[in-house]
Amino acid sequence: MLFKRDSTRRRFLQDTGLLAGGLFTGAPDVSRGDDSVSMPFENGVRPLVRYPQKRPLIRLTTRPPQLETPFSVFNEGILTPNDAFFVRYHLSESPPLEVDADAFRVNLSGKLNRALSLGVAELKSDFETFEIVAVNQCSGNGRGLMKPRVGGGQMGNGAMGNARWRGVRLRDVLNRAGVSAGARQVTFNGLDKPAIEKTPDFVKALDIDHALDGEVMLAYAMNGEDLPMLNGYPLRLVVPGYFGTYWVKHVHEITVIDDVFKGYWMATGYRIPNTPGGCVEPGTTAKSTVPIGRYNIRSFITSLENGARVKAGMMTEARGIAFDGGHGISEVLFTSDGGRTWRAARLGDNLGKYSFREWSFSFAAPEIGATELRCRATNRIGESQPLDSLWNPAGYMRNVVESINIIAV
Ligand SMILES: Nc1nc2c(c(=O)[nH]1)N[C@H]1C(S)=C(S)[C@@H](COP(=O)(O)O)O[C@H]1N2
Ligand SMILES: [Mo]
Repeated sequence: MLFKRDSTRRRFLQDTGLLAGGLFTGAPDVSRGDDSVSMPFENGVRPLVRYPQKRPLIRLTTRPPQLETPFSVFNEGILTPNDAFFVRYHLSESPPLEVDADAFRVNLSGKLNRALSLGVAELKSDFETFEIVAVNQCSGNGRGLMKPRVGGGQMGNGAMGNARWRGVRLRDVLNRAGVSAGARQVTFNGLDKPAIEKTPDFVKALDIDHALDGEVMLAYAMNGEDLPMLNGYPLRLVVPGYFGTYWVKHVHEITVIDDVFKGYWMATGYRIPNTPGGCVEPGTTAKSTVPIGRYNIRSFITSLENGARVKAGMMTEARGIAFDGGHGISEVLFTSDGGRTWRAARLGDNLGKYSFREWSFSFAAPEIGATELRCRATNRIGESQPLDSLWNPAGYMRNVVESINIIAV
């Protein structure tokens, strides 16, 4: 059974209407038997499974639930709907079995003038509301496409999403408690727990200056609604521009420390080679590593799938998204002749420097046969995407110029 049913749990389910439709009554419903998708790599067949508050998503693992967003969702709009937003957990006892929204507290302690314990209602009433549109992307997004292949969750490019997050600035909360001199880092722990003692609990850390930057936030809502259970209900950390690993869900313990946190998920996991771009020669290991940080610049075509058929010689609109870790997109180039000529696409509305940015370009489809389309983004400090894949042993930070083939008929 995915979710234990006890009275606390039941109350939460009733409050949020989740019992309707029987979605929590047992194992997730593998909807109508044989729905599956085939990702473009070996062993890439995945079931499409419906979880509570979610539409059918691409399932990578059951325990813990890891769900990928079908790529066509990114063509529906610049914000990723909550019911299509990807899900990533590390510990098998996830999501946490008991979340009582009324009793929930986030507790702040450590190098502070006074400890604080706050409920979501107090966060809403006692602090200024803060909103930001930002991309949450898993470090391993696109890992399944890495060549040579690497171990870890074999995902396509659907382990990302863009949402409007609402909550309060972490800075305001920390300042209410008063940060002591000598504070160096802040650690974040969620309600999910390891099944056995040997597994390290999922705890992440940010440097104190980062935690106080006025953008890192405690979010209780996304896209105008409470967070879905699987995306961190009732409260999660949002770290704009940074990979999803820092965006701790169901966050309930925040501790200010005067040291550098040595927990597994900082000191061993989620590290990248200490090299430009975080990459090494394929097949080699890094001499030294650092914790992964901001995501790098990426862009995608969303309006056409690989293998799509288009009308020969007709004007066809290509559309897509581009984003980077916070400098902002300045240009997206598009090619419909396999890279011989690149032309500037039209950029859509700017929802902020951490958001997906829409782009579009109309091109004449070829008279006959297959042709390769690509897009390539540049940000305001001149960073762009590599034409050849960079590589590291964990399969993190993929940002190569992706290409798709369309067929004119
Ligand atoms: N409590 C908790 N928070 C977590 C994780 C986790 O395992 N437990 N995984 C992190 C990772 S690696 C990612 S990529 C994001 C994914 O966020 P999402 O599941 O809302 O899409 O959650 C982060 N926060
Ligand atoms: Mo992740």
